[in-house]
Amino acid sequence: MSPMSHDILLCNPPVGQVNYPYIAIPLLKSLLQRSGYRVAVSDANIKYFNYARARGEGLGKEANRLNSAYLSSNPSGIDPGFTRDWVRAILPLSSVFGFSVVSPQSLPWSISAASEIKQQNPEAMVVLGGAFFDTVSAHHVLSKNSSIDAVVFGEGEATLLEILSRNVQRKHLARVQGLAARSWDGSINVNPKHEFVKDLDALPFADFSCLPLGDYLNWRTGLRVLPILGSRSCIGKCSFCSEKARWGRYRPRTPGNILSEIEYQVKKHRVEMLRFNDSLINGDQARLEHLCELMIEARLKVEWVGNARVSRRMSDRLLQKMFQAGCRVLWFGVESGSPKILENMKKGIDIKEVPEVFQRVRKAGISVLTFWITNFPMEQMEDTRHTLDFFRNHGRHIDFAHFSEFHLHKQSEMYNHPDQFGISIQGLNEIGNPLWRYCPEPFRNDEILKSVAPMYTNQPRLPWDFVGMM
Ligand code: B12
Ligand code: SF4
Repeated sequence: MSPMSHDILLCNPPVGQVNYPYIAIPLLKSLLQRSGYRVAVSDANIKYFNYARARGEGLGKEANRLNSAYLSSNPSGIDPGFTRDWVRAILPLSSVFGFSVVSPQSLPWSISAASEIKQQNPEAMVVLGGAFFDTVSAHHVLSKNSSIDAVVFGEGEATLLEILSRNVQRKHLARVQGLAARSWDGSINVNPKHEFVKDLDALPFADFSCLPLGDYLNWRTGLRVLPILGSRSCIGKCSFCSEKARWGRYRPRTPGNILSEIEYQVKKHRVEMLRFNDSLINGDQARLEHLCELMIEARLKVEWVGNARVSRRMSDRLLQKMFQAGCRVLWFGVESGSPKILENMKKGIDIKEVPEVFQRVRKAGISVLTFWITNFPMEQMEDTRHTLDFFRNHGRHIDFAHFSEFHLHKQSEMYNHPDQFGISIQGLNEIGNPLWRYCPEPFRNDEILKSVAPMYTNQPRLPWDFVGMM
């Protein structure tokens, strides 16, 4: 066991989102603590945001713009002085350091902080984990960075517990499932995935007390928001998405267990708004209805936002209960108005049914926010015309439309069978993400959709807080 004051220090790297906290570290921290480990946490994301803010920018009405600027800033441009000071401050706390890498933006800083840690304490152990990693990127990042000792891919709970229990003898790391690690001869072992947690109810509730909640933008501006996770994975099988590969089969928590966590977080942090980060909250509509009934009975004064799948099976009765239980916003991934593109995406929704569902959601008092994918492979002008027609005819049932350009995700069906989807893969970039190109070239609709489609929606009526809570 380490002579330091903590068995591990977990860190949220910059550049993440600063509207409200991310849930992974609070979840992992409470799990490790329940098993008797002493866990320190450092939110370098918020620390750097405060540091950058102190050097110039203001808050107030500018908050959302500021967050976007922060998100898109160049991560490798993070002041090395900040990193050095941060490492100096955390080094005395532990000899094991875990970074939660959500996306490519937060990887470069995590690597440079790891190398700073190793320079100051060559005996320290650095582990990366998080949504960004799969077996390929885990291997890639390890092989290119000697200051990283191990990379966890997939669900983190069981693997992290094993790492800590075996840390006394590092050579045993090579046998931990869900982990890529260097073995004694310097070669890299990528072990099989760890089994998924069977019963999510058995996990402890996320412990947010380790984060500086008051520093998050929504909290500063008066809205106490926390994320919650009621399920893992999805019932859909969209060809561009990696959720199933990451999380296995759809695993919901029981409504009673979710309610207990909501009551706990509301009491502990006086939370006013919850963001369900599930891939979808209506994967099991009977469970959702039961959860709403429990929330109504408990008379909780909390509102909530979630992602949902367009489904005609969401009855008016269910929607009314959701509103009564505090649901104010639903995000729907529609992605395209073209039946052909939706079929390529294997989205499993009939575009003709979408307006009726949206109308009923809004009638129940819930705002309809939508995700759309632009520049999708095989897109032709005619497909974009379908999407614009959809907005022209039905945009009044939409409160906000968010457009993001197509990205090829590893582990998705499109990555596994590129030739079937109009793309070809050239190799991997420096962080282990695919280098790919369109084949054939699609009709690029990013600009036209972004500039024209929102004109037909109710967008201006939406407060900016909701937009920030994607
Ligand atoms: C909510 C969400 C967001 C919110 C986050 C807001 C918030 N404060 O919570 C917002 C809108 C800001 C967001 C933004 C983005 N997101 Co997002 N997001 C999600 C979503 C839907 C849920 C995240 C979540 O709460 N997951 C639950 C936690 C518990 O899962 P987790 O982080 O993976 O943690 C587990 C393991 O990874 C591991 N683990 C995590 N940290 C660590 C650390 C250590 C040391 C160890 C050992 C293990 C470990 O253990 C955890 C428990 O099992 C996921 C999809 C999903 N279902 O996960 C996408 C997802 C994470 N996002 C994704 C992307 C691409 C993005 C963006 C880049 C989008 C964009 N183009 O701008 C940005 C990046 C933002 C940033 N730089 O941080 C991708 C990442 C894919 C990838 N391979 O990189 C995902 C997986 C969606 C997808 N399938 O495409 N996102
Ligand atoms: S895109 Fe959304 S609905 Fe489709 S599989 Fe992924 S999480 Fe599920």
